[in-house]
Amino acid sequence: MYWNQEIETMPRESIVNLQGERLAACIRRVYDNVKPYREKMIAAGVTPEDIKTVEDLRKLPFTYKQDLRDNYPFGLFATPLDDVVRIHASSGTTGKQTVVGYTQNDLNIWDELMARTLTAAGGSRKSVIHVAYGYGLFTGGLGAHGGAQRIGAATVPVSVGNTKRQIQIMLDFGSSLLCCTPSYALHLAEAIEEAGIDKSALKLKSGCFGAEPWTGEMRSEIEARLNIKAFDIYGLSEVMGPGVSFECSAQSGLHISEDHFIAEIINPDTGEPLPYGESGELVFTCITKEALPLIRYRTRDVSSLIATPCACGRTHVRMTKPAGRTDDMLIIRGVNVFPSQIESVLLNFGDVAPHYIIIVDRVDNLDTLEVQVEMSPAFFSDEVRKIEELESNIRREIESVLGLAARIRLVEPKSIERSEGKAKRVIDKRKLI
Ligand code: DLL
Repeated sequence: MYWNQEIETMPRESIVNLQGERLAACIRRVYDNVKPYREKMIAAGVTPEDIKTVEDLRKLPFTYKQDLRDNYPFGLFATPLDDVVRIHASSGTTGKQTVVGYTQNDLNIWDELMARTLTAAGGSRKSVIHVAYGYGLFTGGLGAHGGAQRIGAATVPVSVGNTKRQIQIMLDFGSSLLCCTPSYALHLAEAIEEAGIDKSALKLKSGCFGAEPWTGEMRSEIEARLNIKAFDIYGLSEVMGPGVSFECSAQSGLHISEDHFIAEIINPDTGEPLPYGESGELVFTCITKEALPLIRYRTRDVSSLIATPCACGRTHVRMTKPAGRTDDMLIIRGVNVFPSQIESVLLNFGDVAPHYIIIVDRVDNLDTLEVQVEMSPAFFSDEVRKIEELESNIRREIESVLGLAARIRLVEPKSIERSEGKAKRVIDKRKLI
């Protein structure tokens, strides 16, 4: 099912032409209205007249999170504040928060893109959409909310927390489509099982899960335990919020709404654009945003682009599930590791639960890796021998997949803290040294 068939299945040539036109107009606007951009373009020796097609994009300088910080709070806005009707912000772990703004037209487009996302995940005016992303400065809650209302679904703005009440609402209101982080979806599944609720009493059919990396193994776990189809949804506040890209029924990559964004993959070290299929850093250019049109924004997310036709009939390019952020990539004894690779290994062992933390430290100048993972309640045992055997099997598998020795500690069910929003899975003690 499409929300906007004409646009979502547009021939590629028409998409590229439309992108070129919109890009040229956007660069003109940015040049005229945003001083820091004008200065950057002048320094790079580019004028708005040089930008006519998508190919010209690479002449333009990149924008970094630091640019938003340097121009805090509204210095990169391309419209006066009078035209801004909504402001969001992302806290970030370090430094100043990143502030983003929307005009009414920006919000209309955001709703449209979230409407595409939710429709692709089976949502319609018949759905009861349970929005358990946080409402507030975080874009998750209000972003999903706008799209849910746009498609005419009964929208339930539950926000995060109070898991018992969430489950009661699901049962009483007949929630059919769940929006939350994948880690919270699992937490909900666990709480439903613990409360002994008969799952056939739930009307849930699908979910749109994102805001943090999650693996295919995690998807299978969520699908089995909630008896739903789980769709990936990606986005970032700087570019818009949730709905920059979304999965369709084919579930093989996330379609990027290319009528509003141009995506590139670059080599993060050299800045060189990479061809379709190669993995690198995702870079987005917003071509229709009025309040905050970021140009060649370095997301730090690692992915690749797929341009081959999709079974669902959509023509917009797909990105592969983001493996993580370049700044989340751990370098342990010289080996590059994404937490998601560890998650994949763990979840292939039936006897552990999908709750884990990764602890990296440095002892006597040597990096150490410890993975703590919960035993599944069924496996949970006092038999030391059984536990040691499973620990060494996991250790062997991590070593063969990642080429890294790790200490594995099986911990009791429910001993690792559950998350309601973005899960924190890595403790890197080396950063404190
Ligand atoms: O997380 C927007 C969002 C809300 C997306 C709800 C999806 C659902 P930020 O807080 O600005 O915005 O964080 C953006 O989260 O650069 C990625 O690193 C990560 N991220 C978001 N979606 C995914 C995903 C929202 N599906 C940052 N898979 C991004 C992996 C994701 N990482």
